[in-house]
This record gives sequence, C-alpha cells and structure tokens, in this order.
Amino acid sequence: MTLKPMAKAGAKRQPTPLVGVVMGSASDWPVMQAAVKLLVEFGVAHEFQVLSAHRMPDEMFAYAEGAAKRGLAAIIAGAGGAAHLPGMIAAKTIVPVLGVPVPSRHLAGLDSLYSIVQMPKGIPVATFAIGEAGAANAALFAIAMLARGDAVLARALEAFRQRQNKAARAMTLPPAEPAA
Ligand code: RP5
Repeated sequence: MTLKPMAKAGAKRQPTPLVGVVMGSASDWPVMQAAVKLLVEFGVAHEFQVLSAHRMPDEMFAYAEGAAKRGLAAIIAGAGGAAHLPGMIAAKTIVPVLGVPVPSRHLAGLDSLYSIVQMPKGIPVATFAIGEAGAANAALFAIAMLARGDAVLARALEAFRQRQNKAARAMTLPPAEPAA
C-alpha cells in the first residue's frame, strides 16, 4: 500500500531523498501529510510511503537497513496504537528516527506516545507531540538538522520563524466579557 509510487522505470529522475516519511497505515496519512507539506514547502527532497511494522516487517527492516546507503539523513516514522514502527526502524539503522504518535481510536494517541517515547537506553527515537503538530514539528526538526549544513535552508527556516513571530505579534484579543 504505497501512497506515492516510487519512480517508475523511464520516469523523470527524482532528486535523492534526504528525508523518508513512513507510516503504519494509509489511515495515518491525514496526520502525517503535515510533515510532507512542510518538506515540500522547504524544497527538501523526500519520499513517503506506508510501512507497517506488524503487517510489513520484512519490508520495514529492508527499508531501515538500506536507509543510510540510500542517503537518507532522517526518517520520520508515524504510527498509532502499538506504535512499534519508529523504534524498530531505529533498531536497524543509525539514521536519526523522528517518531510521530498518531491519534488512536480508543486511547486518543496516548498508547502511541508511550509506545514511541519509552525506548530502551541505547536506541533513541526523537519523539514528537501526538498528531498533526507532532508531524509538522518532526519535519521542522529534520529541516533544522539539514540546515546545519545548508545555508539556503537555514535562511528559509529563519524566515519561517520570522513569519510566525509576525503573526503572533499581530494577534489581538477581544475585550473581556463582563463578570456575571
Ligand atoms: C497502526 O495501526 C497504524 O499506524 C495506524 O495508526 C493503526 C490503525 O491502522 P489501520 O487499521 O487504520 O490500518 O499500525
């Protein structure tokens, strides 16, 4: 279940992806696309696909094992419930893994958060907030890592922060309601 087909034979050559975005199910896409949107906005070469720890274990290990060789600088992995995808990818690669807990139906993503954040010492996963904010921040974090060696990207990230600052400073509040 690939969301975006990988380059087909004869297709226009894509730049080598620097950031891989993977998720346990197509049902994670509404959340995880927040990461992809930012990578697109910043012009960071990336790829994205479904990669389920439980339903595609062999493919997951192959992806993790090939990540460094393919030039990935970071992997953003989102999953919900028993969210083993980020941790198991991290177990098989030294490429930094950024974990995004996807909200789950019964426990609102707390299960996803605990599954991702409670890694044993020695195999880290950088864990972000539950949901869309976490997916967006994972992308911004990957961009910040890449920006250390890319002046153009660093300037774009500074400008992004400036726009946020400007928007926050322009915020106004309505008058307080009279006490009852
Ligand atoms: C996890 O199970 C996925 O990451 C998803 O968040 C959750 C539910 O998957 P579906 O049943 O919607 O495919 O592995």
